[in-house]
Amino acid sequence: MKKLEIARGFDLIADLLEIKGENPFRIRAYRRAARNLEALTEDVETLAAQGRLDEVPGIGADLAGKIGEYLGTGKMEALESLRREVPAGLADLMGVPGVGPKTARLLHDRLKVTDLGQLETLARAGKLRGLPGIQAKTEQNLLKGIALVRRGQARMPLGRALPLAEEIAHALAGVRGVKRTEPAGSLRRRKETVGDLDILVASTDPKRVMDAFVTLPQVADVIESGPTKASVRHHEGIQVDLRVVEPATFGAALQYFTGSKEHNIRIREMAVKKRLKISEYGVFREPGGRRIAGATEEEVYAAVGLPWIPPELREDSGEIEAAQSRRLPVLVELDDIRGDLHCHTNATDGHHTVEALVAAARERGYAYVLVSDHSRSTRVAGGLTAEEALAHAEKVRAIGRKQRGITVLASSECDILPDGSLDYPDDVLAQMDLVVAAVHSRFKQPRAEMTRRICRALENPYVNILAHPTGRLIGEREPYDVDLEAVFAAARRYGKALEVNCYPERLDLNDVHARRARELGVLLAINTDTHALDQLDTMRLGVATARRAWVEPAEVINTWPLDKLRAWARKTPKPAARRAAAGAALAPLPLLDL
Ligand code: DGT
Ligand code: CA
Ligand code: CA
Repeated sequence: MKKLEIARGFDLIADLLEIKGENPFRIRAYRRAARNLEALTEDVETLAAQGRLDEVPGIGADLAGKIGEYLGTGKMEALESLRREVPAGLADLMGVPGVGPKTARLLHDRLKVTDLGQLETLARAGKLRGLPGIQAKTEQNLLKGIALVRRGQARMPLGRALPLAEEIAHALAGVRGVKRTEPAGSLRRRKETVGDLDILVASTDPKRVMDAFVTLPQVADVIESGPTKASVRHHEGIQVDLRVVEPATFGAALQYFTGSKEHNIRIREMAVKKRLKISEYGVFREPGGRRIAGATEEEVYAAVGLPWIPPELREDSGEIEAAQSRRLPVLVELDDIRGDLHCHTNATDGHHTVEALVAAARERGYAYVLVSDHSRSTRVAGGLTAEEALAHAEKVRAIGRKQRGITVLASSECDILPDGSLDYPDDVLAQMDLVVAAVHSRFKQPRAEMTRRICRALENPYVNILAHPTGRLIGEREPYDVDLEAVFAAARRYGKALEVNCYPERLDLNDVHARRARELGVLLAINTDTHALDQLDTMRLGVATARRAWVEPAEVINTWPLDKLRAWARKTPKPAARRAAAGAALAPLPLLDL
């Protein structure tokens, strides 16, 4: 993911130039290049090697040179020299909601603030008020913002951590003597954020693995290193812990280092009752300590009389009891997904054409893909008017008719307006194959209003899927204040699906909420909300979140064959039935025969 590292470097350059008050055109050029790099579908190293970087929009000779420099040396002198001029901590300040470059410079010039910690201390002490535009309330908001940034920094989102860990595991898999490599810890359990990367290797030659590990190009510095374990800091900031074990103990070590700690404690207690001892080195019979298992995880679980438990469930939240009674769920898998029901194109804020999206969806083996561009109220994303949306739907269908093996569905990601009405009239929505609805404005509405707003949208007979139901952005924005139990009840009542949005910063619904929703019988849709084609691959993050929520394939509408999906989409009650349902607020929930 070199392109993302370079994009972040360009963004940081832009931040620092902004703080310096430099030429806005230069700043915009860096930002534009960063966005285009993120959207890049080809490998940036390949493009550089072939001298084709200038084909990327917004990248001329100058920026191509900087990319080449970074790929060669891991650094960009332009960035390093800016860092010498402007404390880089000031760029962190701009990560706090409400702090722009002018405020950052003001804080630095007037109060000598150079990092988040100092800003926090001053805000706590009430020493910011009085600066232009800062009141007591602003200080409170800044403190909330700082807390959000902190949480985001302390733990890395899964979507960023996963490729970093896989890159390292891949590099180590090539070292002589290595039999297996596997990311463990919270990463293997697919928690939405991870504290560090834990990597486990089985090898007959640990020293060779250690030497390779501490000299990987990704390593910024070595924290500690011994004969079979080491900890380093990754260039991207996160700590990486490596353990090397003998192949015969790999299963026991993997079970131990996957955790969670709470899950492991329960498993070890069960072992003690059977006069066994489980450690990272194996399963041992007590007394005497003869090893009876350890090569595979299955052996470890079998030793305490349990079937293997999928890592995503290992949180001591009921999985051990379910395993004991042989009622573990059969979890949804990436291969079960037959299509993506939330994708953008360049008709609004996507980076690709409808044709390119369809081709990419087909490459993923999908049977269907849904084009859902923004509606008019999402102006920043170039939302479509009703007329434009209908014309776009026609175009999408015309493109779809030329395809073989994949069905292209025409739709909209239609805004839910503050009063709960939809951004398009019903007769427009009626012409969409399936409607995705979402909140994109007025996030600060009071709880009762927001709850009424969303429930009213779910009641609309043409709405099928509620996208990113809580609006949270990990490390950036809290979920809006909404009574989710009421939303789940409305979704169940009207037979609507709630989205598990795969965006790495969203994962919304999250694991806990999705689990509660499915317990209440609510359907889910796992969608990528793709704006750039490689985001189609974030599907695995949403699937992982659903697995952590104990979700089985039948509960996910985009595992269904197309005809079942279409029948469900049509099943929603028509307006007359809808009035009746609203009148009978406490009537039994309509049964869905799925
Ligand atoms: P993180 O890194 O905060 O996202 O969470 P984990 O679960 O990856 O935690 P980490 O990296 O401290 O440890 C990795 C695994 O090692 C953990 O999931 C279970 C195991 N482990 C660590 N410390 C203990 C312990 O004191 N007791 C037991 N039973 N297992 C432990
Ligand atoms: Ca960890
Ligand atoms: Ca660790």
